[in-house]
Amino acid sequence: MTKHSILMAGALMVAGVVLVGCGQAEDAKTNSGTTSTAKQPAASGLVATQAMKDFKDDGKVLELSIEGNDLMQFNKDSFKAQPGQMVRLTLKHVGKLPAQNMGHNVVILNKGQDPFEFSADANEKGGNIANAYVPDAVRSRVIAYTSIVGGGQTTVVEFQAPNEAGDYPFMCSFPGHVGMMKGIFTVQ
Ligand SMILES: [Cu+2]
Repeated sequence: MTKHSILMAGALMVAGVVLVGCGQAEDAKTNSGTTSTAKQPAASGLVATQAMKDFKDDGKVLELSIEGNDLMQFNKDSFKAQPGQMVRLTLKHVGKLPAQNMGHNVVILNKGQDPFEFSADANEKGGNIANAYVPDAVRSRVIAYTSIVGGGQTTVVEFQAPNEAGDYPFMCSFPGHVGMMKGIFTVQ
């Protein structure tokens, strides 16, 4: 067992945690741009974006966290990172409702993307809980995204912040949540 796989197994043993970035970093090394999910944690099923594949633990990872609740609210509406910075974003659902009814995630969109338009397209073009309402057809508009979690669950995504400074919208892509759950990820 390599050091990497031991770390990954350890992370997966944490109850309720879906660790996305680790599996995708491995994916990036072995497989150039295809959408195989074989090496990703079974609980995730997400396809990595380029920024997620580009994550490396450089010892200076910026830890960000956000909470979602049963009232369809995030507890913050802004994040900041430096250009190109490595980021580990943790979303904790502090409510009790299941993911089917009150699922939340965090999706960081490319600069200039409209969250409402994204949400509508994601729903129309194959979005579901398994793909975190980020289906293939809209993934190119996304910097990074977490899986969908329900009450009491936590999810993590690791990615490299864009090199280009600016305001990147973030949102929950669960159907109907974008109006209440959105904010700005600022790179500066
Ligand atoms: Cu939500």
